[in-house]
Amino acid sequence: MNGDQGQYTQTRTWNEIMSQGRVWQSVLDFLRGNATVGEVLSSAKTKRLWVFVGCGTSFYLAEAAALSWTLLTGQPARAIPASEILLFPKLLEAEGEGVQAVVISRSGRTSEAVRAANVLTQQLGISTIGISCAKDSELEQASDRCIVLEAANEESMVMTRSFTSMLMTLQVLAARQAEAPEFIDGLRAMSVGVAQRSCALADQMKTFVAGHKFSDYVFLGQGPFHGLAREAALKVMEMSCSYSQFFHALEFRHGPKAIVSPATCLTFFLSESGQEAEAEVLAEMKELGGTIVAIANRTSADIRKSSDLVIELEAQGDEMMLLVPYIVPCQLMGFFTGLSKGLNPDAPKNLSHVVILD
Ligand code: F1P
Repeated sequence: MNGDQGQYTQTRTWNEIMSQGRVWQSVLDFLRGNATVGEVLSSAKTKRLWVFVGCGTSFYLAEAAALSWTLLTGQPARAIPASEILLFPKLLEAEGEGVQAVVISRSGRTSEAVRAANVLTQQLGISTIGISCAKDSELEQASDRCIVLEAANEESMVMTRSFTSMLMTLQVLAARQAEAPEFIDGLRAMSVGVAQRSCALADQMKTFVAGHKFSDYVFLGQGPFHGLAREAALKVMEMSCSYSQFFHALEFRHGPKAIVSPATCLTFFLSESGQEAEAEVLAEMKELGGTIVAIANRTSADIRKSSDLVIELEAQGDEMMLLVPYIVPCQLMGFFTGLSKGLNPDAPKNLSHVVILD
């Protein structure tokens, strides 16, 4: 394919990105009738702390899931890379039986994730749920229970719909735990909306990428949106081999803003609760000469005036519902930027589908 833009719709990566709205609806149907979800929640009733674990994209998912968990259920939660459990098991030892662990892995075969699940269950005696997209995996064997989203599995190396679908699944668990069925109804309505809008969104991002040449990329988000900023930076790195960073939006003033120029693409994941403060940073970075992408549910006239590209979701309900759809424009940004550099999205440089260690 070699970056021939006319051929990109033939790539697996494109098809997986564009399938998301539809796949999310299948995932919601699957979860509604899934006995494991009920078992997981009733067995975890006495747990004080939820710990979400993963590697790479699955770790950034863990971060977004942990903060979503606390904001939706009010319960303490944290995220930790699988490697930390292997190198510093004492970090969790003190928590003991009060912990409910969730190990996330698309493939269910990543060595660090599988080994972490074994350490959690066997060495630390911590109850562990696996979340994966592949059936009959090593993760499934290593965990006490496993939720497998086959509809979201991928052939691509770069994780797109697996990220969004596994995040949505953990949000559904949180909503069930919080007895908030309206949140799950909102996710369904959002999924239908994204399925309808995905071609228009892709055209918008394709035009933006074609009209700019950037030296580096910055992704900014606060609270649960920070995990998205990390994942977006990874998507642009993986798919386009570009230099890409992430920060909490208000942290960007404290030093990192030194890099801002018109060749810096700054993407803001605007929250609803913190939008006023985040929008002030956005306007400041525009004044410093940066090129601004604003991803929001709804924006103000001021945000629109300071932004070079505005993507508005216009979803109804809790702002946690924005997490899953917010990442899609950045998956497309990575995809089109890679194509513009002549890269093949299905064969990203130096990457493999799974990281398996000896
Ligand atoms: C995680 C992961 C991806 C990365 C690469 C290799 O895999 O590290 O984040 O993009 O493709 O795998 P998994 O544990 O979720 O299968």
